[in-house]
Amino acid sequence: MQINWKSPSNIALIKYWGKHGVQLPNNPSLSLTLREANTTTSLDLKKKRSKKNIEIDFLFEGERNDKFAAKLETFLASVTQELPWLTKNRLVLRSENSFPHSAGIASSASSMSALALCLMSTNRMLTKTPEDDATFLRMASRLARLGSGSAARSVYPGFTVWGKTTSVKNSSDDHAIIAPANYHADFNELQDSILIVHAGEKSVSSRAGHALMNDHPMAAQRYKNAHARLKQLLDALKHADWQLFCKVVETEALELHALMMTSDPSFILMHPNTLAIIERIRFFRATTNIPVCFTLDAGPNVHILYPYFAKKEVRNFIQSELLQFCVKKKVIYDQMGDGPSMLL
Ligand code: 2P0
Repeated sequence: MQINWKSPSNIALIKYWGKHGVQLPNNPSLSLTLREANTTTSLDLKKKRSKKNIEIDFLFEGERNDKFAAKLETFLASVTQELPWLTKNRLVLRSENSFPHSAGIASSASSMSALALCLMSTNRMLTKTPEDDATFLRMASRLARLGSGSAARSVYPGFTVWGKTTSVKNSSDDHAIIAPANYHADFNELQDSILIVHAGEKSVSSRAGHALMNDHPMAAQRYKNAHARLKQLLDALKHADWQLFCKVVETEALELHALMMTSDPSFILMHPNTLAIIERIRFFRATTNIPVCFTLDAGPNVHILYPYFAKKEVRNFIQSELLQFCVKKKVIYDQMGDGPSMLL
């Protein structure tokens, strides 16, 4: 019995930064599910060979990866109450990313969501639970959240909201949901070109990063801002207000980095080339009126967002002016995606 899922990464436009309890967010976040950056994971159940509580064989891109296997074990051990079969079988997991390991792209969202979907499908087969697809995805999103917060959002296509907010009906801290469907057609196939400024390991782990918010002097204001901006962003999406969209998205990215710069200890995760790219994007937008803006993850790489209708102009601009700031001229051209798919 082998289950296979391919699941995408996502980029947060309203950032999740700060958590409490069992991986619960301190503020709501809203993300764009990607198409090209994804993880494919397969899960096989085999006979156990030891008395270990959780027994896994984990192959990442065909090779044993004990560091990641240890992380997975901890996660799996935390969900054995709801998935008791985890302790009764040996789990053979194989995982592959569509993007190179050194691309500087966070892979926890795609890998944890792919794993959660494999676990839910296996559970469905073993327990013959006839839950409907909506319930299945909600449960997978919750399970993905327990593995990695941002992974909760990768279970759904398009725009996704995770975290309770009065701006979105049925939103929840427990799992993500699809964002309100009333966004303007301008945002269909929203483009995200990822400029690789630095391809190494992250200098701050997400666990350490989130922990920086615990005693942060600006924490209360930050959470208030996230709620207000999520509402503004939904308005911008609904009315195709690109000016507001660009303002909100860029402010969120810069606030995330400002929070890290002003935390104790302090981290500066942008590189000089990150700023050079940001300057060029703002100049290009001001002089052409083409709606294009940037967002950042907890690292130096720049995500450039723009509508499908401006694809030609923006790609020319990236090619002619921005490649000089990238490692080996590396850009990953991605866009809004349809969410995970089960592979046969
Ligand atoms: C996000 N990030 O909303 C934010 C913005 C990075 C910057 O969520 O500890 O790997 O596994 O819940 O999801 C990165 O943190 O953290 C992250 P955990 P995760 O995408």
